[in-house]
Amino acid sequence: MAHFPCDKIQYEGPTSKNPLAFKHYNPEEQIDGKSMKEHLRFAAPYWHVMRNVLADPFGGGTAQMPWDDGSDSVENALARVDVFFEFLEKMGIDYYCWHDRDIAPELNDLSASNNALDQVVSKLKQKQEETGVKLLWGTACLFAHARYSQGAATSPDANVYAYAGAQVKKALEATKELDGLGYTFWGGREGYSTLLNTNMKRELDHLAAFLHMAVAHADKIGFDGPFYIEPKPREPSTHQYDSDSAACLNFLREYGLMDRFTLNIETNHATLAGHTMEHELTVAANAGKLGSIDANRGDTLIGWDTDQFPTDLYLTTQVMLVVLEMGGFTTGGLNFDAKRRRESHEPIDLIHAHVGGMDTFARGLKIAQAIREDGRLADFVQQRYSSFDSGIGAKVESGACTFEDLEAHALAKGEPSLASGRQEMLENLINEFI
Ligand code: XUL
Ligand code: CO
Repeated sequence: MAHFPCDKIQYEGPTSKNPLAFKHYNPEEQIDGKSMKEHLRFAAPYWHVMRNVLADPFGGGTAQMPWDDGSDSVENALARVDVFFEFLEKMGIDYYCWHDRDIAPELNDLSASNNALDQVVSKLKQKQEETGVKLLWGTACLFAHARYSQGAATSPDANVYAYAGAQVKKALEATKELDGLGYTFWGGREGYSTLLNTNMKRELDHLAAFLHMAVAHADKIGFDGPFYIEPKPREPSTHQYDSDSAACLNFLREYGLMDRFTLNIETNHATLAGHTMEHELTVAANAGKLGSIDANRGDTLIGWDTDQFPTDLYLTTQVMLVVLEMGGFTTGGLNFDAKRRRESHEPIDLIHAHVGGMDTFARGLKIAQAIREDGRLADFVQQRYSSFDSGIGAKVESGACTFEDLEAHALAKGEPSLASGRQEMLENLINEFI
């Protein structure tokens, strides 16, 4: 039985008026020697597609999920898997992501929950084999249950810490079983509500020990994919330790975790941190640590994580400029960590939402590629720094320069004549391509 009242979404080109068709995402179309599908590596999140009931702080869920009996039974969890794979197939999405507790219920004790997870994982494995769909990353939900209200790997309670470790151990094993390409840590409760009751140093030490144990266990079970840290400054905590790309990189360096970890950057988290997505991606990419992307967007008027679908061409163009510049994804991809608005409660709205996100990223890819081919933007930036290509600038970059050299140069040259940054001209140039 079909749960989404549509056929597989097809590419119909920019002149199509069919809302259930791609106008720009043409999976096999070659862009600079690679298909669009290989460039974009779209993934769907199990938590939003299958489990998000579309509640908000003022009202309960509105989402129609006629396939879901609302129970915590394993049967219900198994039935959802079929619906999810129908969705992936209709969208032509090749990757997905999950939290352990999205795919299987949390039951009365850990071993019952583990057993439920095993049953769902074996069904997911079978569906992956049938369809060729791959797991982009797995993760453990260490933020929803009341035991984690004061943190998981940063809980003040060692018993909670141990429970979290046991949960990650199992989630990692499930990820390995499903040939997952990566494993994500998003620390929703890994932070504090007030510093009055918090020993920040001990919490950070504990978090680092936890991540080292995860690496050790991955090595033990032969999971060799990367671990991703997903930065977010707040919500639900007042402050989360993984607040932005720079904070995460510093943490990873300080605790000797750089080898195995990279970052999974999410748009709405970047804006909550007071940065643009472009900034967060650039900081990560400069460190060689841009692993994967949670593709969504926030709302300029609402100060929380609205997880909207990315339909802004400037945003997707900026994202794809950074992704193309770093040479594309390796293990990562574009995971739509996005949900429909509460008003869009019908199953078909899930399809509309992903059609829009995929088409907007396809256009972002084409625009970014055209900007790169054109070359004027890159030439401008290169020219802007050209005084560092020779003479005193080259000496600075070689590391051989001293303050005496700078002083001698400044005395000889006199007042510098600075060139314009041409921001408006460059904004106009980008608009030529959008
Ligand atoms: C929360 C968020 C999570 C992570 C996975 O804001 O983005 O869904 O992506 O835990
Ligand atoms: Co996310």
